Amino acid sequence: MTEWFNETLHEDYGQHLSIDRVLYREKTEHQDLIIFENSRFGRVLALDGIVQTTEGDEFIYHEMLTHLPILAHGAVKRVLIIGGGDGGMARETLKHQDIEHLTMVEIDPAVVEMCREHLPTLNAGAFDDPRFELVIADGARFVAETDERWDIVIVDSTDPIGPSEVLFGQAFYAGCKRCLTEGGILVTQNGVPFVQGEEITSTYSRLKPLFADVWFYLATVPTYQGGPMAFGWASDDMGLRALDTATIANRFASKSIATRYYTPDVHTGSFGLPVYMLDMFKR
Ligand code: AG3
Repeated sequence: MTEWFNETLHEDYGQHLSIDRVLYREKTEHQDLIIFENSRFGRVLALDGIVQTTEGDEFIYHEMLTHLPILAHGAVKRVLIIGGGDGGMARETLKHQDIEHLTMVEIDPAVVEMCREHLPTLNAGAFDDPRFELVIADGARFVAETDERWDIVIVDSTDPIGPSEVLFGQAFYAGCKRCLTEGGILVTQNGVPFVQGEEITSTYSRLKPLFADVWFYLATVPTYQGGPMAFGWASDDMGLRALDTATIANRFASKSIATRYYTPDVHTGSFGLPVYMLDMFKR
């Protein structure tokens, strides 16, 4: 008899993945954590009944939230990740040899420990890189209080239910802004707009008063069901989003970074949004 993981994100719509083997299951201090094996996607991490990442398709999400802002900025030395406990975001960030320091602020130490053990290809050594610093703390508090500054802030959150709800609020976004150096960029996990449109509308209205340029970009991640996922983009430098493909391609080529999703064409093209999404924040 096959055991199934039935995602509980939506009341009226969902995906299910066969659980071929459970590697770990625990109610942590913060959330319900399971890591299991699925024949199609490999190892899967789910928190509170929602798929967070799978070995099969994680590269799409992690590449798009790192290389895009880092290459658009062009001179990144310091990166801050809020969340990101599985380590995929740290791995992609540290592929940039000119990045000197990465701070990852994760609320749940169990996610970091269990992913290190059962999903080792996610961090792929990043957790042991001398440039990597782990802070176990509440991200919302951290951005409000720290005196440090970063060139890029990446919000790798769960959905706005449970521990991550505050990571979609205006106070948190203002905290992110205060953590950025001049010309810095904030990028966020912003849900799947076709089925989570409210996240686009509310994030835009909260970011717009804080930054000169607020926009979204897209990538399709199969296990984030319902269409392409949106990533939020906020910066005071209007020019960074408008850089042409040739400029990005030059920067990318100079770094010899291997990717499986990201290309300079994908980079510039991902800012093109469909009408149904524009209707959610532009009117
Ligand atoms: N965090 C984003 C998970 C979002 C899933 N939600 C959804 N399908 N709407 C992933 C953490 C990976 N580092």
